[in-house]
Amino acid sequence: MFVDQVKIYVKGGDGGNGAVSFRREKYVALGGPAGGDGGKGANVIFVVDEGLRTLIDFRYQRHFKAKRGEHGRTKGMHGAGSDDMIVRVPPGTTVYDDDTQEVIADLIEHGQRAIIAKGGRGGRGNIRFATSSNPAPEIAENGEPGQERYIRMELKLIADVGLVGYPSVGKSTLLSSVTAAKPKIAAYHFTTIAPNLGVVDLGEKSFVMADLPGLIEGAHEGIGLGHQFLRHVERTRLIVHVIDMASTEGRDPYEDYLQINEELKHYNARMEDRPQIIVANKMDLPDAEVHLQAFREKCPDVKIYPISGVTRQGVQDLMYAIGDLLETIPDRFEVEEVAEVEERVVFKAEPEEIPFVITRDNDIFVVSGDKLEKLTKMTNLNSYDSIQRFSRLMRTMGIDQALRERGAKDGDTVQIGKFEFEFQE
Ligand SMILES: Nc1nc2c(ncn2[C@@H]2O[C@H](COP(=O)(O)OP(=O)(O)OP(=O)(O)O)[C@@H](O)[C@H]2O)c(=O)[nH]1
Ligand SMILES: [Mg+2]
Repeated sequence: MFVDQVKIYVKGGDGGNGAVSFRREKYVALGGPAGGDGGKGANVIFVVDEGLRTLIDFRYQRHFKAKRGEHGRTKGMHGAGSDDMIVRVPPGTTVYDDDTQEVIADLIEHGQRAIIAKGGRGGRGNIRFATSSNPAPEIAENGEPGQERYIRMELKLIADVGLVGYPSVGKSTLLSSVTAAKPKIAAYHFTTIAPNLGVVDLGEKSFVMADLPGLIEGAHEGIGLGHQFLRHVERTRLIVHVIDMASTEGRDPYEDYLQINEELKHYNARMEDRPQIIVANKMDLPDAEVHLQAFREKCPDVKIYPISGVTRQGVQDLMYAIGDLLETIPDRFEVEEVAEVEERVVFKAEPEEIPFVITRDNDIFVVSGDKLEKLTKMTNLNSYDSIQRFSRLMRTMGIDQALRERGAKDGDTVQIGKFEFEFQE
């Protein structure tokens, strides 16, 4: 099965920074702390939209960054949280973390949603840090950084449109002229032995088109490549019936047309009602126009799209006609296909945060770890009170003790993220 695949970057919004401020009221010499909390950063949320069929939009936009929260303000006012960033994805999209290859979400049903990158919480303002021993702290946290990661999205494509016709009428040529698919093309029968799929991008909308192995008389009984591929045709919403109007191999185009429809009907009576578009191909060749006239006289009520897959004459109009027609055809086969998707992991626990790891870079002790690095980002290292708090937290996390065990002495340099500290007993 053909799989559409993209790699993108997502980042939740950072939380807003908490504020440091103090009340200034008439007659109150030294007011208490009044810095509000920062607002919550927005999540990046994926939502299934049944109107989408491919991941093609993600080829153009590969970065999704949600908005950060507002900073806290004076007079105890909190910063506003930001609205989540909603990204629409087609049903059947599986989202993987590109580093760990773990499934983050399996998005199947319309309206189903999953948080793909969490926004950070707002930093606390200095009101929150007042204690009896320090009633007027100059401490405020920076906002928590939003979660960021590279993700891979996969979608098993289901063809909307099937190209059907005799061998060598130009089905693969047509597919290759309107999609990025690169099917084998050659002047002998059964060049295509398995369906090729491609995405036709019409800007506003897109659809998936499959090029199928050629059908011949008796296909419904298993002659030629027969049955197995008729099954694929059965699943497509629209049949595009390609006819060699130049009669390159000497067959009568009208007879071809009847024969193929006969095969489809014999295979499954319902196929007769399947919407069909008739394409007269190879119109660049000398006799094509004469054959087309004759064909039209035999079935005056049938709309025919004359094209050339080689010169691309008429091809664009045909694609727009297909796009328009698809909008009027219900998704009959989706339910059946979705049932084939086995795993349905919807939510997954957050990866566990490693508290910290100490490594040595010559004389420097390097302390790293998600939780710790987050903490440094949330600390305002220009404020004395904040640094005091930070070192207290390092002690509670057991970092001091661990450094000591690794041999750190008074005055040694300790590096955390971008910052360097001096180890003090
Ligand atoms: N002149 C001309 N030749 C074409 C056109 N379309 C296809 N051909 C030629 O017809 C031959 C068969 O083309 P394919 O695209 O492989 O035909 P197909 O229908 O996919 O054939 P199978 O896979 O065998 O069923 C190739 O030699 C193509 O170059 C066209 O519009 N004009
Ligand atoms: Mg082919």
